[in-house]
Parts: sequence; C-alpha cells; structure tokens
Amino acid sequence: MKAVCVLNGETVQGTVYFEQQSPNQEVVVTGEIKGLANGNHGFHVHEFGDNTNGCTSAGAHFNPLNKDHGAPEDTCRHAGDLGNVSAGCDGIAKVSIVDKGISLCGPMSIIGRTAVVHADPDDLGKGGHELSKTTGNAGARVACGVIGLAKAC
Ligand SMILES: [Cu+2]
Ligand SMILES: [Zn+2]
Repeated sequence: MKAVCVLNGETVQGTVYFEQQSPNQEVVVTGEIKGLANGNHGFHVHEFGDNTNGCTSAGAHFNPLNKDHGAPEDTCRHAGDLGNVSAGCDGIAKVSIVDKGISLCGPMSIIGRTAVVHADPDDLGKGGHELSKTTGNAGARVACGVIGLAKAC
C-alpha cells in the first residue's frame, strides 16, 4: 500500500510518501520538505484529517494505545511520533524514516489523518518541559496535510 501527504504552510511546503509492503511490516516514509529553518523539526501524525481551522484542527498526536509522547524507537510513544526531520541551511529536509509504530491499514492506520511539521525540535519526551510527555514541546505547526491513499505504482 502507498499513501501520500502534501504538506502546506505559509512558508513551508512538502510532499511525503508512506509505503508498506504488507499489513504487519514497517512503513517507509520518504519525501522532501522545504522552507524550514535550519535544524530539527518535530514531525508527527496527528489524530484527525481535519484542516478546517488550519493545522490546529488536526488535534493531538495519533495515540490509539493511550501512551505518553516519546521517541520513534521507544515502546512508550504515540503511534504518530515520527521524531524529527532535519533541515539544512538551504531549508530543505529530506525525509527518510522507517517506522513500526504506524500502519496503512488496521487500527494503527494513518490514512485520513494529518501529518504535521513543527517550528521547533521534538524533545522526544525527554526535555523535562511540561509539554514533553504530550507534544515533545515542538512548538507551532508550520505545515500540515491529510494523508491519503496514493496510486500504487
Ligand atoms: Cu505534531
Ligand atoms: Zn506524540
């Protein structure tokens, strides 16, 4: 299965693809996001595919197992916690993530939800900030888009 998300923000734009060979396998996330500040930016799947009031309407991190926010490699993480994407001085982040917490089908499916890129780094639950365990204190939502099914090939 293959899914795609076009991220749109005031200055940030991108396209990200999600691919999964079979239902219980990892999801490979690839793509490019441009217009970012140099450095790390939190990147998550949020609960709702609703952008009626901009990226805010996407709700909280996709968290069907009711866990705390964490790093992608943690067992205690939101399903939607994809960590950070890293932009160079040119403002471009190349996305290359292999993740086992999300799926393109079943109860962990991210289809119809929203991918969000943030202004600030995600502290992966370890920053000691009051928001670390819920959002990773990643700041404003600078771009987002609904994840939809893509043409398979
Ligand atoms: Cu987020
Ligand atoms: Zn989270």
